[in-house]
Amino acid sequence: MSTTNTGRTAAAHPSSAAGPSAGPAPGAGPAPATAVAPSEAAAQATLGVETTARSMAEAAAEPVSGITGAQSLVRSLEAVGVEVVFGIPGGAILPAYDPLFDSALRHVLVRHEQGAGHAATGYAQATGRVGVCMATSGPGATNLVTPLADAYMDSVPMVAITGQVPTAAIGTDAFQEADIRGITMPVTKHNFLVTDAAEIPQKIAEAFHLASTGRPGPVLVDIPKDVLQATTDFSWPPRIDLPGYKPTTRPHGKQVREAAALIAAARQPVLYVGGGVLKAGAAEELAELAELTGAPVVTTLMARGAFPDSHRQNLGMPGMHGNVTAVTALQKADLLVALGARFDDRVTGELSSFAPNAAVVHADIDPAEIGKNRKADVPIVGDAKATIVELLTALRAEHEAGRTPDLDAWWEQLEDWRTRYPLGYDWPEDGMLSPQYVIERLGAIAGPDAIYASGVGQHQMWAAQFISYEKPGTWLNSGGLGTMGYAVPAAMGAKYGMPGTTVWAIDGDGCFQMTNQELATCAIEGIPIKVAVINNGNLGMVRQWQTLFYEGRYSNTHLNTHGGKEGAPRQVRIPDFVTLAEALGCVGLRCESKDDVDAVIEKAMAINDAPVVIDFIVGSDAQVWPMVAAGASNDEILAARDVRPVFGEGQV
Ligand SMILES: Cc1ncc(C[n+]2csc(CCOP(=O)(O)OP(=O)(O)O)c2C)c(N)n1
Ligand SMILES: [Mg+2]
Repeated sequence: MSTTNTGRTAAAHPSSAAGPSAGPAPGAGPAPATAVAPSEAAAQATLGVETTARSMAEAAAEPVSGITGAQSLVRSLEAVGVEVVFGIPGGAILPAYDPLFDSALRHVLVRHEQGAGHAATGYAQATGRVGVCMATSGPGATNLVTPLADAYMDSVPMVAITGQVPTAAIGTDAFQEADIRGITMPVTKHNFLVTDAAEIPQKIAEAFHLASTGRPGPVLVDIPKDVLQATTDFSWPPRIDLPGYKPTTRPHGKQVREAAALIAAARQPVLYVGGGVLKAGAAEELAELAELTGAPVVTTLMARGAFPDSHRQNLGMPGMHGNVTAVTALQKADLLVALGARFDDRVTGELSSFAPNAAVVHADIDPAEIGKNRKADVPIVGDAKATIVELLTALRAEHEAGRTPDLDAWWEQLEDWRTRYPLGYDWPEDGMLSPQYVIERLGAIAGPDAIYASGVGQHQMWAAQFISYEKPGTWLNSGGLGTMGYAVPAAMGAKYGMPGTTVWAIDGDGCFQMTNQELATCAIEGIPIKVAVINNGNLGMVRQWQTLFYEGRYSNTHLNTHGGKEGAPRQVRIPDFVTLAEALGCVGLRCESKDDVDAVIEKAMAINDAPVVIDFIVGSDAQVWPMVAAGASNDEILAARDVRPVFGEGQV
């Protein structure tokens, strides 16, 4: 297997490139450096979890004979170091749920399989470990398709285990049969159908190895019911047999030296940092590189927290709703050093006019990314951490040879843009609460140690813009797929993995209605997340596009969560999020005025024995700015409606 299901290639992260005999837990075990630096309480809680997982893993690794495939599956999960599985049982997977009953492995019974999948993702993004979810065949498995696609787009390590109809029934349109391998082929890094119970330990070990090494991603293991019921023997560690899967982790020295020479000569460089830097646990090395080069840094939506927002060299987020300075710095650069970034269309805008004068150094663990959208002058295939470490050495050699870049003019220009076009917002004209203000206050009060998981829409962009991210693993979102409904279950998974850390879901009134049922799971399982619903009464991001591009014709974007339809006889909020929260076993709070914002957030911060939901009733027409319209050139960025920045052409 030299390529993945969809032709993406993958390479291994050096610290986790476990070979067949390299230990019991490929991808599980202690959280790598990407994990959030936890508070003391969190550190203790996490440590406790790891100790339990480790001792469970040691006990499970003992060989046994004459057990069922289902017992072998649960033992394999224990041996690989899994701490928690999010799932829902059903007929085909039922044999596996019986040994789970006796296992120290915890299972969180979710209310919808989509919740299980996003919880596994949130857990993985917050802890750096592999997230695990489980579902039955047919509809259980198909409900996992969205979170699998989500994890695939955002390169999140995840293993999904699905029951399948008995082997003899496969292909007969049996009850609850779905070809989940076929369905998920394009959205998984790899998937397996296990046909022999004896292979279960090996397939599980391979799944974790594939999910967690190279470019991380979701792996699905489909197991027919008769295979789970068959009698088999178990031994651990199994032999991992993945011919052709040899991810390249060490960058090529010559390419690195060429990159260093370009950096040393550039006058207008930008470090364009993507989510791969977080996946590789390379935040510290990135900070060193930034200091050594003196170059400005932009962090994409997937990389928020990879470099502290408070650092002078951090220009913030580029892209469709990035700030003017970050977008324009990329646009006017003479050198882009792309690290674990993929030149996504939301960052480049119109590709043909993106960064027209820039040479490109593109470092990525996945060779399939290099040159995919933008030609790389210096391609580097390798792990981001290893690449940055080698770049540091090569760059020091450049400096020692007297080649140090003079970036003064560039910084003068950048500071000018930064001063003239800071991020900002207006208060709604109708006197309602400003959503940006709410999010800004939430970030200030909960602080940089908290984890923030967002939904998709305007609130997501404001949460990316107006909260200061200082550390890896503190910003979780669905960047690639843009999955509404991600926030609540992802926050649940994150809180499970980081119990001592405050976890906020920042959700929209539309998104919240897709997966809020997982609050029942949170309440029952003792996972006290906090939810800020930014209730603008609308599918706000879509409404914004209707305002800007469809002459204010608001077709099907009004949600009635503010009150009844305009002109309707009864002005009722449906649903009432406060009573909904209470029905789901949470504390429900509401805030409608500026004066109450801090107090309500502080009240929620003080509740730690139950999930809390705050319904923030905010203006309907606040808009996300700056904006580059879809498909437009980044040169066309608008700082606000009808406000086109003046860049002082000819200055740089
Ligand atoms: C599952 C899914 N369906 C549809 C969309 C398209 N979409 C993107 S943003 C958005 C509106 C989200 O509304 P809300 O959650 O209220 O957030 P707001 O933009 O108002 O902050 C929609 C419908 C999507 N991203 N995901
Ligand atoms: Mg909304």
